[in-house]
Amino acid sequence: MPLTKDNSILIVGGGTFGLSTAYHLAQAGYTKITILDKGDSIPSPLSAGNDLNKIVRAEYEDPFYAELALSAIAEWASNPLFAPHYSQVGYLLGNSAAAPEKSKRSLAKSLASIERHPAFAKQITAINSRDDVRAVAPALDGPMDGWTGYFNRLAGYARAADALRSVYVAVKEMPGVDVRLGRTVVSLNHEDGNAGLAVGVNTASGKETYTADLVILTLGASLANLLPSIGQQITAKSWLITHIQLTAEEAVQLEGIPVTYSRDLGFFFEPDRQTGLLKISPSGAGFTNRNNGISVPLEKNDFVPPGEEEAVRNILREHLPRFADRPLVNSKMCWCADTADSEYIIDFVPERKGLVVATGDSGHAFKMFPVMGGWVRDLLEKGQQDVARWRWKEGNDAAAAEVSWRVGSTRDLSEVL
Ligand code: FSA
Repeated sequence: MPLTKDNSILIVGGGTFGLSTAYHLAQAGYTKITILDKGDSIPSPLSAGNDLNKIVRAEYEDPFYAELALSAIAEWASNPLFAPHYSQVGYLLGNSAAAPEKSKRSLAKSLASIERHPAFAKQITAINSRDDVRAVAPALDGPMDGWTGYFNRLAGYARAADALRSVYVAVKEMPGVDVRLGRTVVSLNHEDGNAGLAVGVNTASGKETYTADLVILTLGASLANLLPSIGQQITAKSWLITHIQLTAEEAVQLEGIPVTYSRDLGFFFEPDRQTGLLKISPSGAGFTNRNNGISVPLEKNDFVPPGEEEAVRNILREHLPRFADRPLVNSKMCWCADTADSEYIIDFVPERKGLVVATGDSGHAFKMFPVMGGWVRDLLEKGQQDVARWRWKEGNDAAAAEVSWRVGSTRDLSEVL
Protein backbone atom coordinates (compact mmCIF):
# COMPACT_ATOMS: atom_id res chain seq x y z
CA MET A 1 0.00 0.00 0.00
CA PRO A 2 1.59 3.29 -1.01
CA LEU A 3 2.28 5.82 1.70
CA THR A 4 -0.17 8.74 1.97
CA LYS A 5 0.24 12.00 3.84
CA ASP A 6 -2.33 10.79 6.37
CA ASN A 7 -0.46 7.66 7.36
CA SER A 8 0.70 7.76 10.97
CA ILE A 9 4.46 8.06 11.31
CA LEU A 10 6.37 7.60 14.53
CA ILE A 11 9.90 8.96 14.77
CA VAL A 12 11.84 7.33 17.60
CA GLY A 13 14.65 9.66 18.65
CA GLY A 14 14.49 13.46 18.50
CA GLY A 15 18.15 14.04 17.66
CA THR A 16 19.78 15.17 14.42
CA PHE A 17 18.26 12.60 12.05
CA GLY A 18 14.91 12.56 13.87
CA LEU A 19 14.29 16.31 13.93
CA SER A 20 15.39 16.79 10.36
CA THR A 21 13.07 13.97 9.26
CA ALA A 22 10.12 15.48 11.16
CA TYR A 23 10.86 18.88 9.65
CA HIS A 24 10.97 17.58 6.08
CA LEU A 25 7.88 15.40 6.46
CA ALA A 26 5.84 18.15 8.11
CA GLN A 27 6.90 20.62 5.44
CA ALA A 28 5.77 18.17 2.79
CA GLY A 29 2.31 18.02 4.38
CA TYR A 30 2.37 14.79 6.37
CA THR A 31 -0.34 15.13 9.01
CA LYS A 32 0.31 12.45 11.65
CA ILE A 33 3.88 12.65 12.84
CA THR A 34 4.82 11.81 16.42
CA ILE A 35 8.36 12.17 17.80
CA LEU A 36 9.30 10.17 20.89
CA ASP A 37 12.46 10.94 22.83
CA LYS A 38 13.88 9.48 25.98
CA GLY A 39 15.15 12.84 27.25
CA ASP A 40 13.04 15.35 29.14
CA SER A 41 14.16 18.11 26.80
CA ILE A 42 15.37 18.57 23.25
CA PRO A 43 18.20 18.54 22.45
CA SER A 44 18.39 15.48 24.58
CA PRO A 45 21.54 14.91 26.65
CA LEU A 46 22.17 11.70 24.70
CA SER A 47 22.07 13.27 21.26
CA ALA A 48 25.48 13.62 19.60
CA GLY A 49 24.19 16.85 18.08
CA ASN A 50 23.71 18.30 21.56
CA ASP A 51 27.03 20.03 21.29
CA LEU A 52 28.25 23.62 21.22
CA ASN A 53 29.30 23.37 17.58
CA LYS A 54 30.05 21.01 14.71
CA ILE A 55 32.18 21.36 11.59
CA VAL A 56 30.37 22.30 8.38
CA ARG A 57 32.52 21.57 5.33
CA ALA A 58 31.95 20.05 1.92
CA GLU A 59 35.31 18.62 0.90
CA TYR A 60 35.10 14.88 0.88
CA GLU A 61 37.24 12.19 -0.62
CA ASP A 62 34.03 11.06 -2.33
CA PRO A 63 32.33 13.61 -4.63
CA PHE A 64 28.90 12.13 -3.81
CA TYR A 65 29.12 13.52 -0.27
CA ALA A 66 30.78 16.72 -1.44
CA GLU A 67 27.65 17.51 -3.47
CA LEU A 68 25.31 16.69 -0.58
CA ALA A 69 27.33 18.82 1.80
CA LEU A 70 27.26 21.70 -0.69
CA SER A 71 23.47 21.48 -0.76
CA ALA A 72 23.48 21.50 3.06
CA ILE A 73 25.79 24.54 3.17
CA ALA A 74 23.40 26.38 0.85
CA GLU A 75 20.65 25.79 3.44
CA TRP A 76 22.91 26.72 6.37
CA ALA A 77 23.71 29.96 4.62
CA SER A 78 20.25 30.99 3.46
CA ASN A 79 17.38 29.20 5.21
CA PRO A 80 16.20 31.49 8.04
CA LEU A 81 15.72 28.47 10.29
CA PHE A 82 19.37 27.42 10.02
CA ALA A 83 21.29 30.54 9.07
CA PRO A 84 21.34 32.11 12.57
CA HIS A 85 23.27 29.06 13.73
CA TYR A 86 25.91 29.00 11.00
CA SER A 87 29.19 30.91 10.94
CA GLN A 88 31.18 30.72 7.73
CA VAL A 89 34.56 31.38 9.29
CA GLY A 90 36.37 28.96 6.98
CA TYR A 91 38.15 25.70 7.62
CA LEU A 92 41.87 25.33 8.10
CA LEU A 93 42.71 21.69 7.55
CA GLY A 94 46.18 20.24 7.64
CA ASN A 95 48.73 17.97 9.17
CA SER A 96 51.50 18.75 11.57
CA ALA A 97 54.98 17.79 10.38
CA ALA A 98 54.86 14.52 12.31
CA ALA A 99 51.53 13.33 10.90
CA PRO A 100 51.36 9.81 9.44
CA GLU A 101 51.35 9.43 5.64
CA LYS A 102 47.80 8.08 5.82
CA SER A 103 46.60 11.41 7.14
CA LYS A 104 48.40 13.34 4.42
CA ARG A 105 46.98 11.11 1.67
CA SER A 106 43.41 11.53 2.94
CA LEU A 107 43.79 15.29 3.06
CA ALA A 108 45.16 15.39 -0.50
CA LYS A 109 42.11 13.44 -1.67
CA SER A 110 39.65 15.79 0.08
CA LEU A 111 41.40 18.72 -1.50
CA ALA A 112 41.15 17.11 -4.92
CA SER A 113 37.35 16.89 -4.51
CA ILE A 114 37.09 20.67 -4.35
CA GLU A 115 40.13 22.07 -6.13
CA ARG A 116 38.55 22.08 -9.56
CA HIS A 117 34.93 22.33 -8.40
CA PRO A 118 33.31 25.58 -9.54
CA ALA A 119 31.57 26.10 -6.17
CA PHE A 120 35.01 26.46 -4.57
CA ALA A 121 36.55 28.81 -7.14
CA LYS A 122 38.69 31.36 -5.28
CA GLN A 123 37.76 29.80 -1.93
CA ILE A 124 40.84 27.62 -1.42
CA THR A 125 44.33 28.67 -0.39
CA ALA A 126 47.13 26.12 -0.12
CA ILE A 127 49.12 26.27 3.12
CA ASN A 128 52.75 25.29 2.67
CA SER A 129 54.57 27.34 5.27
CA ARG A 130 54.20 28.96 8.67
CA ASP A 131 53.72 32.30 6.90
CA ASP A 132 50.83 30.86 4.91
CA VAL A 133 49.10 29.96 8.19
CA ARG A 134 49.74 33.44 9.54
CA ALA A 135 48.18 35.01 6.46
CA VAL A 136 44.82 33.27 6.98
CA ALA A 137 44.74 32.88 10.76
CA PRO A 138 47.05 35.40 12.43
CA ALA A 139 45.58 34.68 15.88
CA LEU A 140 47.05 31.16 15.86
CA ASP A 141 50.45 31.82 17.37
CA GLY A 142 51.67 28.33 18.22
CA PRO A 143 54.74 26.80 16.53
CA MET A 144 52.86 24.89 13.78
CA ASP A 145 56.28 24.19 12.25
CA GLY A 146 56.09 22.23 9.04
CA TRP A 147 52.29 22.35 9.14
CA THR A 148 50.81 21.89 5.64
CA GLY A 149 47.28 21.78 4.31
CA TYR A 150 44.78 24.29 2.99
CA PHE A 151 42.31 26.95 3.97
CA ASN A 152 38.77 26.66 2.63
CA ARG A 153 36.59 29.75 2.91
CA LEU A 154 33.37 27.97 1.93
CA ALA A 155 33.03 26.23 5.30
CA GLY A 156 32.70 26.95 8.98
CA TYR A 157 30.65 25.63 11.84
CA ALA A 158 27.10 25.30 13.12
CA ARG A 159 26.06 26.00 16.70
CA ALA A 160 24.70 22.50 16.86
CA ALA A 161 22.54 22.44 20.00
CA ASP A 162 21.05 25.82 19.08
CA ALA A 163 20.20 24.56 15.61
CA LEU A 164 18.53 21.44 17.03
CA ARG A 165 16.56 23.59 19.48
CA SER A 166 15.34 25.94 16.74
CA VAL A 167 14.22 23.13 14.50
CA TYR A 168 12.52 21.46 17.46
CA VAL A 169 10.63 24.65 18.31
CA ALA A 170 9.64 25.11 14.65
CA VAL A 171 8.60 21.50 14.18
CA LYS A 172 6.39 21.24 17.25
CA GLU A 173 4.44 24.27 16.02
CA MET A 174 3.93 22.73 12.57
CA PRO A 175 0.51 21.21 11.91
CA GLY A 176 0.52 17.45 12.21
CA VAL A 177 3.46 17.11 14.60
CA ASP A 178 3.22 15.84 18.15
CA VAL A 179 6.27 15.52 20.43
CA ARG A 180 6.34 13.28 23.50
CA LEU A 181 9.37 13.57 25.75
CA GLY A 182 10.49 11.32 28.59
CA ARG A 183 9.51 8.27 26.50
CA THR A 184 11.96 5.38 26.30
CA VAL A 185 10.99 2.98 23.55
CA VAL A 186 11.53 -0.58 24.72
CA SER A 187 9.75 -2.77 22.18
CA LEU A 188 8.62 -2.91 18.54
CA ASN A 189 5.92 -5.38 17.60
CA HIS A 190 3.81 -6.00 14.56
CA GLU A 191 0.12 -5.73 15.40
CA ASP A 192 -1.90 -8.87 14.81
CA GLY A 193 -3.66 -8.85 11.45
CA ASN A 194 -2.49 -5.33 10.72
CA ALA A 195 0.36 -3.84 8.76
CA GLY A 196 1.17 -1.30 11.47
CA LEU A 197 3.60 -1.44 14.35
CA ALA A 198 2.98 -1.25 18.08
CA VAL A 199 5.68 0.51 19.99
CA GLY A 200 6.07 -0.12 23.71
CA VAL A 201 7.28 2.80 25.76
CA ASN A 202 8.42 3.24 29.35
CA THR A 203 7.78 6.58 31.01
CA ALA A 204 8.61 7.80 34.49
CA SER A 205 5.08 6.93 35.59
CA GLY A 206 4.38 3.68 33.75
CA LYS A 207 3.98 2.10 30.34
CA GLU A 208 2.36 3.26 27.11
CA THR A 209 1.83 1.82 23.66
CA TYR A 210 1.88 3.81 20.44
CA THR A 211 0.75 2.43 17.12
CA ALA A 212 1.77 3.71 13.72
CA ASP A 213 1.76 2.73 10.06
CA LEU A 214 5.42 3.52 9.84
CA VAL A 215 8.15 3.71 12.50
CA ILE A 216 11.42 5.50 11.77
CA LEU A 217 14.26 4.73 14.16
CA THR A 218 16.63 7.65 14.55
CA LEU A 219 18.47 6.58 17.66
CA GLY A 220 22.02 7.27 16.56
CA ALA A 221 24.65 5.19 18.30
CA SER A 222 22.03 3.69 20.66
CA LEU A 223 20.05 1.97 17.93
CA ALA A 224 21.33 -1.54 18.61
CA ASN A 225 19.74 -1.41 22.08
CA LEU A 226 16.30 -1.41 20.46
CA LEU A 227 17.06 -3.15 17.17
CA PRO A 228 19.61 -5.88 17.83
CA SER A 229 19.24 -7.07 14.22
CA ILE A 230 21.25 -4.03 13.11
CA GLY A 231 23.93 -6.09 14.85
CA GLN A 232 27.43 -5.50 13.54
CA GLN A 233 26.35 -2.90 10.98
CA ILE A 234 26.86 -0.03 13.37
CA THR A 235 29.37 0.31 16.17
CA ALA A 236 28.97 2.99 18.81
CA LYS A 237 32.23 4.94 19.07
CA SER A 238 32.95 7.94 21.22
CA TRP A 239 35.33 10.89 21.12
CA LEU A 240 36.14 13.42 23.79
CA ILE A 241 34.62 16.86 23.46
CA THR A 242 35.95 19.42 25.89
CA HIS A 243 36.26 23.21 26.31
CA ILE A 244 38.37 25.89 27.86
CA GLN A 245 36.83 29.02 29.31
CA LEU A 246 38.16 32.28 27.87
CA THR A 247 37.61 35.75 29.28
CA ALA A 248 35.65 38.20 27.14
CA GLU A 249 38.92 39.88 26.12
CA GLU A 250 40.59 36.62 25.19
CA ALA A 251 37.54 35.57 23.22
CA VAL A 252 37.60 38.76 21.17
CA GLN A 253 41.23 38.11 20.23
CA LEU A 254 40.16 34.83 18.65
CA GLU A 255 36.94 36.04 17.08
CA GLY A 256 36.48 34.75 13.55
CA ILE A 257 39.33 32.21 13.60
CA PRO A 258 38.67 29.36 11.19
CA VAL A 259 37.67 25.95 12.40
CA THR A 260 41.13 24.42 12.64
CA TYR A 261 41.75 20.72 12.27
CA SER A 262 45.21 19.25 12.48
CA ARG A 263 44.29 15.80 11.32
CA ASP A 264 46.80 14.03 13.54
CA LEU A 265 46.15 16.11 16.67
CA GLY A 266 42.54 17.27 16.71
CA PHE A 267 40.36 20.30 16.11
CA PHE A 268 38.94 23.41 17.75
CA PHE A 269 36.56 26.25 17.04
CA GLU A 270 36.40 29.97 17.59
CA PRO A 271 35.24 30.76 21.14
CA ASP A 272 31.50 30.87 21.51
CA ARG A 273 30.45 34.50 21.24
CA GLN A 274 27.94 34.22 24.10
CA THR A 275 29.90 32.20 26.63
CA GLY A 276 33.58 32.42 25.68
CA LEU A 277 33.83 28.63 25.64
CA LEU A 278 36.32 27.27 23.12
CA LYS A 279 35.57 23.71 22.10
CA ILE A 280 38.35 21.21 21.44
CA SER A 281 38.29 17.57 20.36
CA PRO A 282 41.37 15.35 20.03
CA SER A 283 41.98 13.05 17.06
CA GLY A 284 41.80 9.32 17.38
CA ALA A 285 39.91 6.33 16.10
CA GLY A 286 37.32 6.46 18.89
CA PHE A 287 36.47 4.50 22.04
CA THR A 288 33.96 1.67 22.00
CA ASN A 289 31.88 0.23 24.82
CA ARG A 290 31.48 -3.42 23.96
CA ASN A 291 28.94 -5.50 25.80
CA ASN A 292 28.73 -9.01 24.44
CA GLY A 293 30.44 -7.94 21.26
CA ILE A 294 28.25 -5.04 20.16
CA SER A 295 29.28 -1.55 21.20
CA VAL A 296 26.56 0.73 22.61
CA PRO A 297 26.87 4.13 24.30
CA LEU A 298 27.34 4.52 28.02
CA GLU A 299 24.66 6.36 29.99
CA LYS A 300 27.13 8.52 31.90
CA ASN A 301 29.59 10.34 29.69
CA ASP A 302 31.11 13.20 31.65
CA PHE A 303 34.61 11.76 31.91
CA VAL A 304 37.98 12.14 30.20
CA PRO A 305 39.71 8.88 29.24
CA PRO A 306 43.35 8.60 30.33
CA GLY A 307 45.71 10.25 27.88
CA GLU A 308 43.03 12.41 26.29
CA GLU A 309 43.72 15.45 28.46
CA GLU A 310 47.34 15.37 27.30
CA ALA A 311 46.12 15.10 23.70
CA VAL A 312 44.00 18.23 24.19
CA ARG A 313 46.96 20.07 25.71
CA ASN A 314 49.07 19.09 22.68
CA ILE A 315 46.51 20.71 20.38
CA LEU A 316 46.70 23.88 22.47
CA ARG A 317 50.52 23.85 22.62
CA GLU A 318 50.70 23.56 18.84
CA HIS A 319 48.14 26.26 17.97
CA LEU A 320 47.32 28.43 21.00
CA PRO A 321 50.07 27.82 23.56
CA ARG A 322 48.96 30.62 25.88
CA PHE A 323 45.95 28.50 26.84
CA ALA A 324 47.79 25.19 27.14
CA ASP A 325 47.30 24.93 30.90
CA ARG A 326 43.71 26.15 31.13
CA PRO A 327 41.38 23.80 33.00
CA LEU A 328 39.14 21.68 30.80
CA VAL A 329 35.43 22.24 31.34
CA ASN A 330 32.18 20.55 30.29
CA SER A 331 34.04 17.46 29.10
CA LYS A 332 31.98 14.67 27.65
CA MET A 333 32.22 11.68 25.42
CA CYS A 334 30.19 12.09 22.23
CA TRP A 335 28.84 8.89 20.67
CA CYS A 336 28.71 8.29 16.92
CA ALA A 337 27.19 5.36 14.99
CA ASP A 338 30.02 4.10 12.83
CA THR A 339 29.52 1.88 9.79
CA ALA A 340 32.20 -0.23 8.10
CA ASP A 341 32.45 2.08 5.08
CA SER A 342 31.35 5.39 6.71
CA GLU A 343 28.14 5.30 4.62
CA TYR A 344 24.89 6.22 6.35
CA ILE A 345 22.12 3.61 6.61
CA ILE A 346 18.75 5.00 5.50
CA ASP A 347 16.49 2.12 4.58
CA PHE A 348 13.56 -0.13 5.37
CA VAL A 349 14.50 -2.94 7.72
CA PRO A 350 14.23 -6.21 5.76
CA GLU A 351 11.37 -8.50 6.84
CA ARG A 352 9.97 -5.81 9.15
CA LYS A 353 7.09 -4.12 7.36
CA GLY A 354 6.85 -0.42 8.07
CA LEU A 355 10.14 -0.19 9.97
CA VAL A 356 12.79 2.26 8.78
CA VAL A 357 16.23 3.24 10.09
CA ALA A 358 18.11 6.48 9.48
CA THR A 359 21.47 6.12 11.16
CA GLY A 360 25.17 5.40 10.64
CA ASP A 361 26.33 9.01 10.94
CA SER A 362 29.92 7.69 11.05
CA GLY A 363 31.06 10.98 12.53
CA HIS A 364 30.24 13.10 9.49
CA ALA A 365 26.49 13.75 9.49
CA PHE A 366 25.66 16.84 11.52
CA LYS A 367 26.52 19.22 8.68
CA MET A 368 23.72 17.53 6.70
CA PHE A 369 21.11 18.45 9.33
CA PRO A 370 19.19 20.85 7.05
CA VAL A 371 18.86 18.29 4.23
CA MET A 372 19.09 14.76 5.67
CA GLY A 373 15.38 14.51 6.50
CA GLY A 374 14.67 14.98 2.80
CA TRP A 375 16.57 11.77 2.08
CA VAL A 376 14.32 9.91 4.54
CA ARG A 377 11.25 11.40 2.88
CA ASP A 378 12.56 10.25 -0.54
CA LEU A 379 12.98 6.73 0.81
CA LEU A 380 9.43 6.63 2.20
CA GLU A 381 7.90 7.96 -0.99
CA LYS A 382 9.85 5.66 -3.30
CA GLY A 383 9.18 2.66 -1.06
CA GLN A 384 12.74 1.41 -1.53
CA GLN A 385 16.27 2.74 -1.25
CA ASP A 386 17.60 3.59 -4.70
CA VAL A 387 20.86 4.92 -3.29
CA ALA A 388 22.73 1.63 -3.00
CA ARG A 389 25.33 2.93 -0.54
CA TRP A 390 22.62 3.79 2.04
CA ARG A 391 20.97 0.36 2.03
CA TRP A 392 20.73 -1.95 5.02
CA LYS A 393 24.16 -3.54 5.20
CA GLU A 394 23.59 -7.16 6.16
CA GLY A 395 26.91 -8.84 6.85
CA ASN A 396 28.97 -5.66 7.09
CA ASP A 397 31.11 -5.50 10.17
CA ALA A 398 31.50 -1.94 11.41
CA ALA A 399 34.12 -3.10 13.88
CA ALA A 400 36.42 -3.53 10.88
CA ALA A 401 36.03 0.10 9.80
CA GLU A 402 39.28 1.61 8.56
CA VAL A 403 38.49 5.30 8.25
CA SER A 404 40.92 7.22 6.07
CA TRP A 405 40.74 10.53 7.95
CA ARG A 406 41.33 9.05 11.40
CA VAL A 407 44.64 8.25 13.05
CA GLY A 408 45.41 5.57 15.65
CA SER A 409 43.30 2.56 16.49
CA THR A 410 39.98 2.10 18.23
CA ARG A 411 40.18 1.09 21.89
CA ASP A 412 37.51 -0.27 24.16
CA LEU A 413 36.77 1.84 27.22
CA SER A 414 37.14 -1.29 29.34
CA GLU A 415 40.86 -1.33 28.41
CA VAL A 416 41.49 2.23 29.51
CA LEU A 417 39.15 3.09 32.40
O1 FSA B 1 32.42 15.86 9.05
C1 FSA B 1 33.25 16.40 9.79
O2 FSA B 1 34.05 17.22 9.37
C2 FSA B 1 33.28 16.00 11.20
S1 FSA B 1 34.86 15.47 11.68
C3 FSA B 1 34.67 15.27 13.43
C4 FSA B 1 34.95 13.94 14.02
O3 FSA B 1 35.43 14.14 15.27
C5 FSA B 1 35.96 13.11 13.26
O4 FSA B 1 37.14 13.78 13.08
C6 FSA B 1 36.22 11.84 14.01
O5 FSA B 1 37.12 11.03 13.31
C7 FSA B 1 34.92 11.16 14.26
O6 FSA B 1 34.41 10.72 13.01
C8 FSA B 1 33.93 12.05 14.94
O7 FSA B 1 33.79 13.23 14.20
